[in-house]
Amino acid sequence: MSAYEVNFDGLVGLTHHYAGLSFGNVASTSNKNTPANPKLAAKQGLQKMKTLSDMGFKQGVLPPQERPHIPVLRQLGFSGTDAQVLAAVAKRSPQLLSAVSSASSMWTANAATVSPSADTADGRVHFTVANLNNKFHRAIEADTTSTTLRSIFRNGTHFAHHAALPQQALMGDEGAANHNRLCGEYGDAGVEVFVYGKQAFGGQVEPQRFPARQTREASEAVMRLHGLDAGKTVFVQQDPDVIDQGVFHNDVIAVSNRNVLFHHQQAFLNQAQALDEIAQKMSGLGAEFISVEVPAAQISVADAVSTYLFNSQLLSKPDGKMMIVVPEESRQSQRVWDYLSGLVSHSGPINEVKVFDLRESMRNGGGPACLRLRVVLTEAELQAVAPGVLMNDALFVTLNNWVDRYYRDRLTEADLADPQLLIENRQALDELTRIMGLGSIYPFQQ
Ligand code: SUG
Repeated sequence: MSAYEVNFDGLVGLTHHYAGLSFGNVASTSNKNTPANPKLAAKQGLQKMKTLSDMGFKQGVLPPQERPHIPVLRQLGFSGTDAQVLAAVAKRSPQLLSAVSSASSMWTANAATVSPSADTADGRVHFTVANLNNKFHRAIEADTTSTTLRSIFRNGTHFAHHAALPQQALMGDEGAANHNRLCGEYGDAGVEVFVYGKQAFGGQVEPQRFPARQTREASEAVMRLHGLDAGKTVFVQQDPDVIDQGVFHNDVIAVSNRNVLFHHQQAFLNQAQALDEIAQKMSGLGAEFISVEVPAAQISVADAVSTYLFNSQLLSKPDGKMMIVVPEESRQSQRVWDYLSGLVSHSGPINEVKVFDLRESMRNGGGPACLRLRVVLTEAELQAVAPGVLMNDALFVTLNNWVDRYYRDRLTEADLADPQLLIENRQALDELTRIMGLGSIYPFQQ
C-alpha cells in the first residue's frame, strides 16, 4: 500500500529559554543563562515547516505544553493560588522553576516512538510516548504528549497508543531520536532499528562521562508493544565513546530515510556487524540497503556535535533522490560544508542540501531532526488525522499572528516568576487548541 512520511514539528513554546538542564548535551550546558528569544524561536520553526510544506513535503504541527507546569509544582508540595505557587518556587528554588518552565517539548523526535502500520502485527500505526526519564524537565512532558497524540491520532481503527514506559532509569526511553526505520517504499514493511545507549541487565560497556539515556530494555519493550517482528528488527548499541563526546541521542550522529542510512564512522558499537544485520534483514524484504558512512578522518565527532550535520532530515523528492535538511551551523563550518558540497555532487542518493536557521533551538542542542516526529501514514490514515494540525498557507499565517500576539522576544530565568507569563501562556494555548481543533489537552483546561 502506498504511504507518505509526514513530519510533525514541535511548535516552540512561550517559555523557551536556556537553563542548562541537559547534562551530556553540550549546547544546553554551554548556553546556560543566556537570554533567549521565544518569538524568534517559534518563527524559525514555523518557517522550516512552511518552506518544506511549500516544497511538497507533508508537514504537521504539534502544539507546545503548558509551562510553567503548575501541576507538578503542586505535586511537589507548593500550594495556594497559582501566583502563590510561582512566587514560592521562585524564592525557594529558581532552578526548579526553570526546569518546570522548559519548552523542551518542542523536540518532538523525543515525543514518542512510532511504528507504521506496515510493520505492526495488528496493522495499526503504533505510538509509545517516551518517558524521557533521564531529565526531570523532560520526564514531565509524557502525560500531555500522550493526551496530544491521542487527540490528533484519534481513530482507534488506524491508531494504537501506548503510555510511556515506567518512569525509572532501567526503562529510560527517548523515543524516535534513537529509532530508525529502513524500507523500500514507505508503505512496504520495514526494518526497525532501535539504538540504545546501554543495556542495564548484563551490558558490557557504557559511557563513563555522560549518561546513556536509552536502555536496550526500554527499546525491547517498545518492540513488544508495537507487535514488531523480531526478524525485521535490529538492536544496536550506540558507541559509548561518542556519548561521552556529547552525542546524547543517536540522531546527533545518524539519520535514515527509506533505504538510506547516513551516519558517522563511529555511530555504533561493532558498526560493521550492525550494518551487516540491517543489510541482511533489508534484503529479506527485497530492499537494497545503502549506508552512507562519513569517515572520522573527514568529519570528527566534535564536528558532528558542533554542526549537527547528522541531525538532519533526509526527505524523498519526486525525482527519487533525497534532499538533506541541515542547520545553518553546518554551512558555517568549512569542513562540513565542503563535505556536503561533495556529497550532493556525486551520484549517490542525496543530491540537494537545504539550510535552515534554527539557532534558537540549536543553542539548546535541538537541530532540524530533533524538531520533528516522523509518522508514516497511508492515505486512509492521513485522512483520519485531526485536520487542523496539517501545515498550509492559512495555518502558517494564523500561527504567525498568534505568535506575534503572545510571544516575548526576550526571556531569561528571572522572567519565569512573572505570573503574567503564566497567564499569557494559558491564554495562548487555549486559543491554540481552538485553532488546531484539539479539544482540551492541557491540565489547566480540565
Ligand atoms: O533533551 N535540550 C534537549 C534537546 C533535545 C534534542 N533532541 C534530539 N536530539 N532528538 C535535550 O537535551 C535543553 C534545555 C535547557 O537546557 O534549557 C534540552 O532539554
